[in-house]
Amino acid sequence: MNGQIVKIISNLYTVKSGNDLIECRARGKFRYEKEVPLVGDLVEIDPKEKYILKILERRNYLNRPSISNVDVALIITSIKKPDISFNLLDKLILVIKEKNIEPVICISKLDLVPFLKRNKYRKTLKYYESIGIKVFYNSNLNPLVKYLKGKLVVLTGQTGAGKSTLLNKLDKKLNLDTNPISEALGRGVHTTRHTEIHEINGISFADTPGFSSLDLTDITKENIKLGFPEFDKYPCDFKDCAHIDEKNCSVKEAVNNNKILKSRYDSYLSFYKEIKK
Ligand SMILES: Nc1nc2c(ncn2[C@@H]2O[C@H](COP(=O)(O)OP(=O)(O)OP(=O)(O)O)[C@@H](O)[C@H]2O)c(=O)[nH]1
Ligand SMILES: [Mg+2]
Ligand SMILES: [Zn+2]
Repeated sequence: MNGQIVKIISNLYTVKSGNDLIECRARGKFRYEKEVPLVGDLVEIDPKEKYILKILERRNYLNRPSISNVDVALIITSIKKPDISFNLLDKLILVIKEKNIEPVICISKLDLVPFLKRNKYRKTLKYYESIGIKVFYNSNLNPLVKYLKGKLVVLTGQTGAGKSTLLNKLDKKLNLDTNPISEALGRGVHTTRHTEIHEINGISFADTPGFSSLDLTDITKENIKLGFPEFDKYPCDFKDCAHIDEKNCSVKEAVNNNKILKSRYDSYLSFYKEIKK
């Protein structure tokens, strides 16, 4: 019998098969083979003994949050509480694209910014759209729902950004736990503790625990460019240009001419330094 893991709590795996939810354990062999079942995994189970027998081949996976077979990673990005970090946003885009998953941005808490200041953020976010990343706002959910129809969508982003709140808005019966951010720490309080897939309006949404920082596992000097597709529009003199101290660097020129967003280039520099360490 086949199904999909929709929830993992310690060593209990909830597998959805048709309309049934079956709570399974994983066989000891997974432990020895270091094959860890993930939410999103398509699995073969023994429904009588309630064991996972086999994990079917993954289409893709993410380490953090750990999940497999996803179509879209929806990056919930709050403007305030916690404050937006374009560095973190760019990092998420890079890590997600490297895993062959589509990053999509959903902005929350724009309501916490005075009306006149909102356009400044909208303008910066238009730049992301210009490089092929869809941007939605949690104040207008219809276009988002339309775009995500039929997909497996993992919500990711900082703790307190509003991931669970978004799902509660889409499904009034869901009642996921949410909490205000800590005023003392200026960040969320890690309300969601496990990854779980919820079916809402023909979309499979995986709510996940948020984080406050993220590292660049699996990113190298070779694949870092996957996160910065706009740099390709500016070919440099030197074919393997790293766009750092090289002369005649078209990318740096494009930054100086405001063709490439300065904060994007700054993110690139900081990631490049981080992986060199
Ligand atoms: N003003 C405002 N508050 C929001 C918005 N979205 C979420 N919140 C609030 O932000 C707080 C944190 O929301 P959560 O949904 O718990 O955040 P989360 O991303 O699930 O956090 P973790 O589970 O810790 O990863 C809650 O108090 C929400 O009511 C928004 O668009 N505007
Ligand atoms: Mg949550
Ligand atoms: Zn260059």
